[in-house]
Amino acid sequence: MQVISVMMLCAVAVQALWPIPTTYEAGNQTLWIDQSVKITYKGAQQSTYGYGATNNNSTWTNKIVTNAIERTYDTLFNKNFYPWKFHPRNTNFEPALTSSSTFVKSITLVQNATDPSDIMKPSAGGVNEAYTLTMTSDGVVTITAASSIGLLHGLTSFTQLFFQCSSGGGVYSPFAPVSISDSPKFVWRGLNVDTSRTYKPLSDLFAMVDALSYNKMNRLHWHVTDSQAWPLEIPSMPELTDKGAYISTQKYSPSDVQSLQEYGALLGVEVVVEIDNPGHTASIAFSHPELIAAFEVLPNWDTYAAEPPSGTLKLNSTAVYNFLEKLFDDLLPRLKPLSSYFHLGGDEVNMMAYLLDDTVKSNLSTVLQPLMQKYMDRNMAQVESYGLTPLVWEEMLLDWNLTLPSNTIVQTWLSDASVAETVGKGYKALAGNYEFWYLDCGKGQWLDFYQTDAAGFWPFQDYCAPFHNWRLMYSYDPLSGVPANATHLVLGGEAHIWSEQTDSVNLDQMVWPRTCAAAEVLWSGAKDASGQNRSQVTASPRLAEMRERLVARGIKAEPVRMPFCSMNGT
Ligand code: CP6
Repeated sequence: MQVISVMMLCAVAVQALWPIPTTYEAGNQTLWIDQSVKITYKGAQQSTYGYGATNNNSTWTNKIVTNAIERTYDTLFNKNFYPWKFHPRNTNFEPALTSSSTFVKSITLVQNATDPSDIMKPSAGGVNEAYTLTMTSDGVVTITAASSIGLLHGLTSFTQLFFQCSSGGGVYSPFAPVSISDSPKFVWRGLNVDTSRTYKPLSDLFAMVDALSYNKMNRLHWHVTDSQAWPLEIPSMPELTDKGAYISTQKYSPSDVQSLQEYGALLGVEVVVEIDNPGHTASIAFSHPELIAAFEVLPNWDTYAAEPPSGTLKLNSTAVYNFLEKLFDDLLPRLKPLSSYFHLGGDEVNMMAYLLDDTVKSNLSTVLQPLMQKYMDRNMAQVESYGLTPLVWEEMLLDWNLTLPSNTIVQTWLSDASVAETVGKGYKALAGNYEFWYLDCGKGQWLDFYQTDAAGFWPFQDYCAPFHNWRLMYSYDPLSGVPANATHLVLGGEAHIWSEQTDSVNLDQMVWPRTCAAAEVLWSGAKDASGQNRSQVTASPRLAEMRERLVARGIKAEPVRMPFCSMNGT
């Protein structure tokens, strides 16, 4: 019996790191940690921090590091930490805290290079996120990285080595000695959140950034506007939200935007704002009806758009050009201090809409294509004039055959072939095939959304449940179908939470822990060291623990499985 319980202990001593590090060696000796442990930062200058670390140096580097230290203490000691229930049932599994127990003695953060000056807006590939972590069995911890963000990731991993006793009697790691060397597979590891179809309070977006960072994700793509509502305040055009927000309380002010960017910057998550256009803009018609063509709710919206209400910015209109110039001149300089990117949208533009556009009156691609080129050239020039890198959805390149600035990042969503085609044309690509990484969709179900019943009502409810599960998301490889000589052009990818049916009430449950699957693919790669797809069987218990850690951090992530499964040794 003794032998069996020891074996069970080994089997359930899940190495809870998520995403899985590049290399990881661990032992089976127990180390305890308590609040008296000091964390020393050897960066440009040496500082030693204790519990309740405060930041008295205003450089971004110091803000990032002290925030990461504070968060480490908070995670280990302040929260309802570790899921004791994942130990075997009815066994005395927990190490005993005695007077001879060994504690973590010191935690030293070594930053062996200086942060780039734009560490608060980590442009693709510009920040080295790698780190190494060692923890000796006598309690000496060293985390080494070239950047403050690397140290942040190292501290995140560190917290994932520890558990709290069920009695509340202490925090321990059963894994000493530990040696980790870790770096990301992809530089762009994102989540796209839609705040038009339903509003998300700023506190939801802060929590989302927190959870992204805990998964070592580094981009929050903010699809802030769309056809249904315009929640983004533009001070020089107050009418946009006055008329276009659902209600006056569901708006984002300039200081909301800035504070989300700042919170993200501290946690290594860059906020990338998208103003989708020229399609997906019907909400502008509430304040500027003269700029929008084919605005239609019933009965023919589906002739002109993928989703009601239809409506697109006119394609050949000086008034539209002036509007866009004023809009972006207001927004872009405010984003620039904390962003490297701006997303210009460009998805799902239905050519039929331009039959109803009095500046065009045609649906012929021979007429529309040059007009779209001119339209996007203007947008691109303005984005580049602010020194921002533009993104567009794949349709602008692959359907409309536009010529884009060579540094444009093209966000694909329709297929694996889209990724291959985009990089085949020499552009940088983001992956995120909707059949895998759309959190709001299920395979083969989403077409229901377009069906109208006999009475002409839209059956919007349940349009695509049941949703893709984490295992399907985990099986997706951003590089699938991409030739080896072009994989460097695939910057990474994003999971997407389109929000027709997701608001504050179910946001956490819709996003977590399924987005963890995307996080691990993007950080660790879809394939293991032997080139095989990563095992979902071994990922499952690790993900179950990660879910508990997210819950402990205040994220209402759904369960992966019953405690029963973990208690019985798998
Ligand atoms: N909204 C916007 C959407 C979608 C896209 N863009 C979407 C399309 C198909 C599915 C789910 C979402 N709701 N602006 C596509 C990029 Cl299945």
